Amino acid sequence: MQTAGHPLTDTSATSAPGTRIAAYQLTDYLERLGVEVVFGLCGHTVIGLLDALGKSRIRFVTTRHEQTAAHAADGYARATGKPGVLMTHLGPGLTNAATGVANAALDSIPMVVISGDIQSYYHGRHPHQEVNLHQDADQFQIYRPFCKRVYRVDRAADLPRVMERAFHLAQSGRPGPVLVDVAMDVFSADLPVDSFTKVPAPIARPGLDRATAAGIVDALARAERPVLYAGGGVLSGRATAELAALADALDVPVAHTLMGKGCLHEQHPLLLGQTGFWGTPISNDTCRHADLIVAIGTRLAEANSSSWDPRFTFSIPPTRLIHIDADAAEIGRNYPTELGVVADAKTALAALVDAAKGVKPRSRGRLREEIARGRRAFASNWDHQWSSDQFPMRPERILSELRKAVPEDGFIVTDVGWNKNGVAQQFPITVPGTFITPSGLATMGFGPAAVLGVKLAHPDRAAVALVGDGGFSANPSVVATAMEAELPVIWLVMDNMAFGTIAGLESMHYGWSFGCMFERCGEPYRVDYAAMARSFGARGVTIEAADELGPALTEALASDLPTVIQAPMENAPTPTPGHWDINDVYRRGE
Ligand SMILES: Cc1ncc(C[n+]2csc(CCOP(=O)(O)OP(=O)(O)O)c2C)c(N)n1
Repeated sequence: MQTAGHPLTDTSATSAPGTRIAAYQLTDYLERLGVEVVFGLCGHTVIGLLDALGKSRIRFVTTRHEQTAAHAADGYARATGKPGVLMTHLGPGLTNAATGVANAALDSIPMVVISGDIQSYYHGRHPHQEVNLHQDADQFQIYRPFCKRVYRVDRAADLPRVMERAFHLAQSGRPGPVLVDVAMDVFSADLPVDSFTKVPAPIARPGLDRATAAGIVDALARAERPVLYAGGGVLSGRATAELAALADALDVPVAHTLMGKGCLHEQHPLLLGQTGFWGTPISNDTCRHADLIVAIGTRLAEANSSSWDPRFTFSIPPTRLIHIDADAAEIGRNYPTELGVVADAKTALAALVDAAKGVKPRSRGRLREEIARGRRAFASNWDHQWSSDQFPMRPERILSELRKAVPEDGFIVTDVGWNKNGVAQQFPITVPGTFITPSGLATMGFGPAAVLGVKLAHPDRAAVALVGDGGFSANPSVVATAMEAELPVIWLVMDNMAFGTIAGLESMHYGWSFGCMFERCGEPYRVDYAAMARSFGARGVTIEAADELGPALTEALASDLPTVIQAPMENAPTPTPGHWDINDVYRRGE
């Protein structure tokens, strides 16, 4: 039987003189780029790459579902600032990972996805597991709407160039995922030794020229009611110190988006809080009455802008808007903009701080007292719940126990639901970057998986996924991955036996929560997630009284095993001081 000699590769063990198998050169290259870990799941198209990974210094974290791997790579990227690297099989592997990659894309997270594809020489013959119903060899296009670029590599000689482009593009400008889809025989092909010579160029981030910086500072200093509005770009650009320095220098209050949470220390007297539907009244009101807003690293998204309705968060005009963002396409999208600046948040803010030296701002009157009063007034609606003994627990009590137990530099990774909205609105964050959340795509299932990548990036710091029972049970195989990868993370499951946020919305508009509750034979259906965790060999703790949660968290943080803590919780809605247009859409008939 003939076993060797198909068109691209010679399957004999030895490479021709002066050549080396592409997959080995690829993993050497990834090492050179500083890649420490690849997340992924195997398939027949990628075992050539797996063999090389296994012989490299790079860690491979195998998951039980590609979406988990994608979210874990995303979490790793958020916690390090480096690109996450994901490996998937073709067909179902690629499609399973799509949600996770799209989630990273919508939050501007750098990621390189390497997928195996069919043998290059079977192009057009529709081999096993290829998606090809409308065009031959087309499956990499599935990623096109959310990747910065999708590459298909059919010739081994192209692989070095494409890999360099992928890492360059993923990290430059507005970061995001890039797909490199590799015909499986390319991994096995011989390439001349040292084929991977070129590394991505260091990029000087675009900044502000002096005259523009001076103009913006002058406008801020003269404005009567200015606001600095910080988005995720301030956090990902590691620009929080510059933001605080600018706010202090010109005495300007700071509001932020969901992904901007943590941009200023919780106790900072100029911190207003989050804007929008789940924002705070003082933040929404101050923004709405501002005469000038300087927005940095944000796309002024719908949820944070109360569906752009001028009655709730931003009223632009008459408010004047200066918008600084890495992506020109975001400027002027939803609001008339007096000045758009395409720049990196850190360089831009540093230039503004420089320009503000010696500038005396207009007096802001009793601004700091008003902020303190506004924050206190809103908190008084719910802060008594922080000590509530009620059981099933109040969500606020869960937050208070979490804040007390987790060190300030510990990571809180949320999913979607009360966990995300409540933490963004009410939970104090003091160390920038410790709040990690899915914003743009808001994918249920993100938190339980992303925490794995976060913990891997910072093994010495606490990492807790605060998740709903819906989000946790979307893919509980994360517990197996945490066990295998020895990642002692905590999943604190806020268990209300429902897709609670949507159940609440439906109930408010339609008087019932059809299709949103967890039920069996008409009765509430509670899964024993703690027992499930124990069946994986992990720790599982069921909370039976509110005062058990604090000690359970402390024990879990001290343990070297992953822990699921299941906290039965009342399905109480998160307060919504802002507006969401969907509430005007629903119609109830007979
Ligand atoms: C993949 C995905 N499907 C559906 C949704 C819509 N969605 C938003 S919140 C939510 C409920 C989440 O339930 P749970 O995790 O139990 O948290 P809770 O709302 O109860 O706090 C759903 C289904 C989503 N965001 N992502």
